[in-house]
Amino acid sequence: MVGVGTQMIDLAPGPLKDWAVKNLGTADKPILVGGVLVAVAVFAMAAGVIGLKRPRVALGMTVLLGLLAILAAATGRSLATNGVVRVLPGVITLLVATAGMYLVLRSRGYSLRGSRKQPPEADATATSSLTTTGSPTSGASATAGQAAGAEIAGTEAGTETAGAHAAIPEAEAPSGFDRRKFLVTTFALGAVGAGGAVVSRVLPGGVDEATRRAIRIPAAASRAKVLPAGVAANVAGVSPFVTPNKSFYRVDTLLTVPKVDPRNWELRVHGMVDRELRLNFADLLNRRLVERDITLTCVSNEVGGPYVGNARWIGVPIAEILREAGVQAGADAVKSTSVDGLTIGTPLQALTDGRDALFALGMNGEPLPFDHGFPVRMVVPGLYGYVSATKWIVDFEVTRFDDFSAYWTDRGWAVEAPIKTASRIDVPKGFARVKPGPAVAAGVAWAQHRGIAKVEVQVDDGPWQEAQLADEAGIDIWRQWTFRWNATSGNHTLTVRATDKTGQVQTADRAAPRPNGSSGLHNTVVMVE
Ligand SMILES: Nc1nc2c(c(=O)[nH]1)N[C@H]1C(S)=C(S)[C@@H](COP(=O)(O)O)O[C@H]1N2
Ligand SMILES: [Mo]
Repeated sequence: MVGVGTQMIDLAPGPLKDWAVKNLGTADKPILVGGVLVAVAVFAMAAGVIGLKRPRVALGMTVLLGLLAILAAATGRSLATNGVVRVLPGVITLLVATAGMYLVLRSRGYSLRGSRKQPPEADATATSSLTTTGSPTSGASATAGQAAGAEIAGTEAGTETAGAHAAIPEAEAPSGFDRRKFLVTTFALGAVGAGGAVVSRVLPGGVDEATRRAIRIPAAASRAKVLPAGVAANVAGVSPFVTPNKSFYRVDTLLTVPKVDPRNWELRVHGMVDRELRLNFADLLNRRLVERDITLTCVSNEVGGPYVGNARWIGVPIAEILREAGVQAGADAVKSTSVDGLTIGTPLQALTDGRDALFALGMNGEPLPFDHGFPVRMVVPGLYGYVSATKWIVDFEVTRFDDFSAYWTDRGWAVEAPIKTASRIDVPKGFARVKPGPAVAAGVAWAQHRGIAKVEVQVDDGPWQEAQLADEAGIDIWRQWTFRWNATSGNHTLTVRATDKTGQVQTADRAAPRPNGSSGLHNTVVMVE
């Protein structure tokens, strides 16, 4: 089922996917999973109903569904496990479910060779059992539950119909319908489905949370700069300066997060290099580690949106690895690939020009969370995540932009995408009620690797007024701001804009996130009364 879902993500038209990211946010995946579950359940029930009259058609639909699921698992982009291992749970579940169905039928006195006179219940059972076949992963317990529901519904319908078709010849009629036995079998099949799911989770050699937590990352040889005392605006409601891992935004294409075993992990550095390197997790832990605060931003972030976060990363400088490998003349890009096969293209220059581009191993004092790329991901200051921040990275190929295209650029996003200068009002929230008199607004601004020089706020159509900037922690890090104003009765619109340290003023021209990031000014309406 997750295989089907992932394929849907890859095949989904760009606009639909953008819509999902924008409107469903991190909930887009549960909704997709739910959608696939419902579709499968409806399909199963349809097969069950058809099966009342035409068992073979229902059986055909069932097998088709099972094969579709296996196909999805087989063709899905995954380097985590080879094809055979990936489809194994699906195949096993399909076989067991079919055998189970056969047993159910036999226990009820039917021969599978019997044609249209089979009892309709048989087909409901078959269909629903196979429903679990298509769900060899996390959603499967839910699938199993739904399938069981569908089976029970099918049984009821079937029982009625069996009564209505009393004309079935004695010899071929059910030898008595044992409801209890049927339910037990049904739930046993559900359990098999769930078992298949568990097997599929365990097979790729994934690790658990305890193993992740047990990893000790040595202290960095180069620590993060000590934060100035005043990096926070200290206004209730402003985003915390360091975004906790739990609330850090997450954007990727996956329904199930890879749980790569660091003991088996390896990064291959190759392509236009003098020496190919193969680095394992221990190799990276033993290298010179660097700790940096870096603010990440997603290109899909709308003006005023939530897809930006700041964390303290620890890892190995990518430039040092590249120096060791020896970059050859003519190369201008790196194509990195994650364990699930997703590709990202990054300008070589951003990895070698002295900025803190890292193979990150840790985030905010712990090993990378699974959601954020465990065991190793890229972090490159100044570039949107889709061109720089490869999570679960396994392959790093020095190459030329002319020689490849990456996952998102194949879907209409720009090849090069530096983060645009941006600012956001965190407080007051839109349509907040504010008391007349002295009031405060506050928020964050970012222009990674250029730095924020100024933030201004405009009340209605008034003049731009300078906000007070919190201390700067570094040019790769967002900066908080506070604006004090005198609120008068009525509705007012506050608009914010930032100026980066190159002197560029944030543009008021509105642009959608695609192809290279949104632009425009964030504003918020407050009601003063
Ligand atoms: N393997 C992989 N890495 C990925 C992505 C992805 O879909 N798959 N998404 C990228 C995008 S679009 C962004 S904005 C960042 C988000 O990182 P986060 O989820 O840790 O916040 O990861 C990047 N790295
Ligand atoms: Mo992104």
